[in-house]
Amino acid sequence: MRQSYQLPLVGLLLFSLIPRQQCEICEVSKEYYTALNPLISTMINSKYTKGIHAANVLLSLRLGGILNPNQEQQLIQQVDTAVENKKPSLTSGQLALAILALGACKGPDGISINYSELVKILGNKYKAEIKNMDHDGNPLTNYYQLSLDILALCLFSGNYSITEVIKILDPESKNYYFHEQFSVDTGAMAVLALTCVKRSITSGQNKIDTKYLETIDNHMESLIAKILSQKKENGLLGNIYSTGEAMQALFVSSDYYNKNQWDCQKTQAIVLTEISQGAFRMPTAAAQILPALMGKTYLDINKDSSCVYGSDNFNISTQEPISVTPAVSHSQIEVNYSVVVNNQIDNIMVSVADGSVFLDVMEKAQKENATLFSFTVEESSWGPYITTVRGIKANNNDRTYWELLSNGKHLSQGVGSYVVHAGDDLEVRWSTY
Ligand code: CBY
Repeated sequence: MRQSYQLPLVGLLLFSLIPRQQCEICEVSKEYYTALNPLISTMINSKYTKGIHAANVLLSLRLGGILNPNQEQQLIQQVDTAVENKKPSLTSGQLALAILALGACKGPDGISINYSELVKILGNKYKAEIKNMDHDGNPLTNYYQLSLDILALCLFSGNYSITEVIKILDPESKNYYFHEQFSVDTGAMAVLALTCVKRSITSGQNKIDTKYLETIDNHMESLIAKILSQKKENGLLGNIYSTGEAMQALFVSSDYYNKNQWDCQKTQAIVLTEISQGAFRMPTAAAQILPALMGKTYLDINKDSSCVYGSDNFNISTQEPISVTPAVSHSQIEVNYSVVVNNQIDNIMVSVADGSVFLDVMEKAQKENATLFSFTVEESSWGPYITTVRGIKANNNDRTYWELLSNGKHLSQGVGSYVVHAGDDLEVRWSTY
């Protein structure tokens, strides 16, 4: 008799002991998909000069099942050619992203991609990153890219050591921080990488590896707490550009926080408002937010599952292309521009057309005084990135860079996107992160 009512209890206990791998996903419902159209047209109409910068866009559009096979083929070709031509000069994270994009799903036969060769090269680039950490603990690039590397190596059966991953992705590492501020983008990517490693251990053949699970759990719990500590009153996680990847991290790790700690609907609502206000005009920004809004994560990447095409919910062909740059008017505005190196400040008042971006101001200043205001840029997937000012070069090994500020505040956009206002006090400052 006693046994019969104990049985359900035992069952309940056993059930609670089964390791859960819950996913708590909130996605935009299909009736509201039109709100996502600006993102999709931005991505489809984007003309990246360097093919490798299209990898993020390809990955995002494939995860969303948005392209038709023809559009997909064109983008694949672009990324594939860039990888083939540039293999040695790509950073580890660029190659990882290309592998994730090319192998996001199984397409109809066409270009055959030699994953195993690319994954092997990625393994070497990842090793070089770790080797560089012997000097002061700085990788060649950064932890965001290292996490992308681990994610790609994990999803595409590459070589990596679990003990090393645990050591590198320790939440206490300085590499999660810029200016003592936790980087939500970086933390989110690390959570996705750790989730993949955890899943591969639990589903894997090598039972010895299960001893690492506890440490991975601890890392994830701590990283999730750090991400949630950056939750803003309006629902953003970090800032508008880190929110998409943070949502993905929270989707796959609902075991590590309580339901009342995050209101996904609230986060989604602010993102949808920001889309309508044009915050995602950069194709990479659009690419990084879209998967989460469609309930997808980078862990849905599976080179053996068939791709989905041309979701009926999107009417791609009739989409209005949204203007990429805000209208520049004929009226002029005045701004103050300074270059700050240690305690030396050189400044100049410049006049630019209303609607100009930070880069226009820098160009104007350079034209007026090339000795003080010369600079160089490099094209990144987020637009132009300032590499040198007056010949002084940013250097990852000593964690230096040219920081952008407006009225003393750190900017959350790059020189090609930040639209300046009359009277702005703009600054590029030689900084250590
Ligand atoms: N991608 C990467 O390697 C970049 C990773 C990333 C964490 C990235 C943000 C996050 C993302 N989602 O892509 C990142 N930035 C890093 C690592 C860095 C550092 C780069 C050097 C290194 N160690 O590799 C560094 C130097 C700290 C950095 N970012 C600088 C800057 C400033 C650039 C100024 C310049 N010299 O041109 C700037 C403009 C901040 C400032 N005020 O100076 C900056 N970053 C910004 C604003 C951003 C956001 C871009 C948002 C936008 N709309 O343009 C960002 C999304 C991103 C790109 N940086 Co960094 C972060 C955010 O605000 N959420 C992998 C590769 C394969 O693509």
